[in-house]
This record gives sequence, structure tokens and C-alpha cells, in this order.
Amino acid sequence: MKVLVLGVDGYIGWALAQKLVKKGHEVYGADNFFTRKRVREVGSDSVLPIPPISRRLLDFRAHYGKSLVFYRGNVTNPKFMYDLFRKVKPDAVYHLAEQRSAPYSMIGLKQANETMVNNIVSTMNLIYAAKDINPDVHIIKLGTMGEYGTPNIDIAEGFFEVEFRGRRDTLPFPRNAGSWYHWTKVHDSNNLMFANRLWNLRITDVMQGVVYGTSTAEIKDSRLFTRFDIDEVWGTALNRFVAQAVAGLPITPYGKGNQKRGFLSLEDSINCLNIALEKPPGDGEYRVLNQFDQYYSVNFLAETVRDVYGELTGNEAKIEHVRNPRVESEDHYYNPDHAKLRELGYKPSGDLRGDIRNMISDLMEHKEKCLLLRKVVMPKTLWRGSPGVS
Ligand code: USQ
Repeated sequence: MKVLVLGVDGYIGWALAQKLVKKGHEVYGADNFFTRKRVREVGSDSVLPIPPISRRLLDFRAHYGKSLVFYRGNVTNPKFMYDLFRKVKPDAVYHLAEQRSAPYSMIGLKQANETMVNNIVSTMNLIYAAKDINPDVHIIKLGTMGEYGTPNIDIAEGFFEVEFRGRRDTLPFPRNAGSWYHWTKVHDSNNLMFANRLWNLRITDVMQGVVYGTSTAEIKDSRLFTRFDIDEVWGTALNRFVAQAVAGLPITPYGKGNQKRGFLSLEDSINCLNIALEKPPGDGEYRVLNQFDQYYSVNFLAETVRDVYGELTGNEAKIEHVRNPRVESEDHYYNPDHAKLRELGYKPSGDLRGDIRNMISDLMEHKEKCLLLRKVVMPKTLWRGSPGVS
């Protein structure tokens, strides 16, 4: 298949491209290096070294014996998106090219607007390019479990049957996001659903949990590393906790730490995204997949990292609850469905402690870099402090 990965230079994009080429697909990628640039702007960097794209592409070719055809450009530019579709004529396209950080979207109005435009406009461009140029393409769009929020009832997988005043209907499960970033994903889902109704586009909308990990089955060589962020803006919970332990910093559950989220390893994320490709929805179908392995509380993850780090190194990592910079429930019910990917063949690796052990070993080799980034690890971006125009 001809597969186009938008956002191929990112954490998931680069790992996914390797999986796809190994599976025998023709892989095309696009990126404008937004993440590299914005990560530098908050004084941070990927802990695992990632070379410039020119070097990455050479190493990719040397390792896999096949090229990744790369296009540099901005997916919020409709002309760039249309040209890509005309040149590549993809059978499937992954949209991983959105601004992906909740804290980044909460820094202030400028970043909130940038996130809105980047994410919503890029998805609109994708919808129209698909409709005008290649209406049979399978769109695999990365959404987030955070679209649903944390309601006090079970969370369905996209749609649910509801009875109200004696009448029944199947409706989209309510979305109630917790950052401007997460809301952009809700808007995207609404737009994709409507595009499907208008033009019968074939769409998989992936509600993905928090991804963790330093490698995948493909990434066995440091020249193939994907990025790994640990700062307060671009790093995510479990990745940060492991890096904090390695750097001798306190592990930081926010607030009470009883908030729960769905988590999955990078390896599982790539496998699920590959299953979505290999088992596509029917013609004209819009489907939603809740993509995560298990849900955990932040406290449970912090304690597990502390324990595994202790077993592996004999050193003690400290846990320090810090004031929650976010506006979110810290104690809540959480029970999302996640059956569909399993029905399609997803077998979770299911070894959280083993994954954490591997991450600790990988990061120990880059301990200096973790130490260098110490200044940008503690949370500074306050949800309620988000400034407008000064
Ligand atoms: N958290 C801590 N301590 C930290 C960092 C985070 O307690 O040092 C807590 C947060 O308060 C939150 C939870 O961990 O309750 C998850 O935060 P996160 O930063 O790991 O993840 P989040 O901001 O929700 O976003 C990440 C990705 C995003 C993806 C999302 C999936 O950046 O792209 O969509 O995970 S989900 O969380 O399911 O919506």
C-alpha cells in the first residue's frame, strides 16, 4: 500500500514509518518540524538524540533498504496538502501532524490559537483533499481519550445508545475535554463525522491514551531513535516519571495523583495503528477506536517507577506531590470501553514493569541529557494562569 504519514518526524510518526516499511508498504512522510522548534523554544530538547531529517532519511534507507519519500511543508496550507495528495495518491493517510501538547496550548492565547488553527485547519485540509482528489483513501486520524474527559459513568467507544424521555437513539458519546489542545481533537472528531456524512469518506478516528516508551521492536539501533521529551510542556506522565527517577529528581504526581488515564506503550501504539490500517473500516464508514492498554492512576505509575528503579539500581527515587497546575478532577470514576482493537487482533504487550525497566536502562545511557534538562522539568504552565494579550 502507499501510506502517507503526516507528522513523520514526531514521536509516533517516526516509529510508525519504520513499522510500515518493515511491513512492505511504500512509505511517504511530511513534516514542518513544528515540534522540534517549539520544544527548543521552551528551552528543552529530545533526551534521545535525533539527527536532522536529512541524516534520518539516510539512516532509514541504510537500515531498511528502502527510502522514505519525504516532503517538507505545513499541513495547514491547503495547497501543500492538495499537492501531497496529487503526488502521492495514498491508499491510506495517518494524520499525526497536530500540535500534541495540552500544556503548550495553555501557555497563553497565542499558543491556544496556534493549536486551534494548526489542528482544526489541518484536518479540514485533509478532509477536502481526500474528497476532491482521492475519496477512497482511508484516513486514520489521531484523536485522544482526553476528548471524553472523566465522566461519572462508563465511557463508550465513540457512540452509545441513549434513552431520553421515552425515546432511544445512538449518538456520539459526550465529549468534555480538559485543555484547549484536547478540545481541538473534539472539534476534529465532529468535523470528521460530518465529512463522513457528507461524502462517505472512510475514516478511523483513534482515541488514544497516553503513550510511553523509548523504543519499539524496530528501533534497535540508536540511529533509528524516535524523539523522547521529558520537560513540563512536551513530556507526558510516565515518560517524565522515569526520566525524573534517572535524573535524581522527585517524581511529580500533580495534586492528589488519583487522576486516572488510559496508557499504552509506544510499541502497542504502533501495533494498534498498524491494525487500523490492515483492518480498515468499510466503504463510507466512520469508526472510533479507543486505543489504550490499561488505565492507571498517576500515583500507581509514580510508585511503580519508584519500585522498579529501586530494584534495578539499588537507589531510591522520591515521590513529591506538587500543586496541580491543571484544572482537572483528581479523584474520579474511570471506566472506558476498549474492546474494538482487541476484536481486530490487538494483543497488548501487558508488561508495564518490564517496559519501565527497559526505559530506565535506555535513559541511564542518556543520564547527562536528563540532568541538563532539569530546569525545564518542574511544572510552570498554569491552566488558570493562561494569559491573553498583554
Ligand atoms: N501528570 C502528573 N505529573 C506530571 C505530568 C502529568 O501528575 O508530571 C498528570 C496530569 O495532571 C494528567 C495526567 O498525568 O492528569 C496525564 O497528563 P500527560 O501530560 O501525561 O498527558 P496529557 O496532557 O493528557 O496529554 C498526553 C499527550 C496527548 C495525548 C494525551 C492522551 O501529550 O497528545 O492526546 O496524552 S490522554 O491523556 O488520554 O488524553
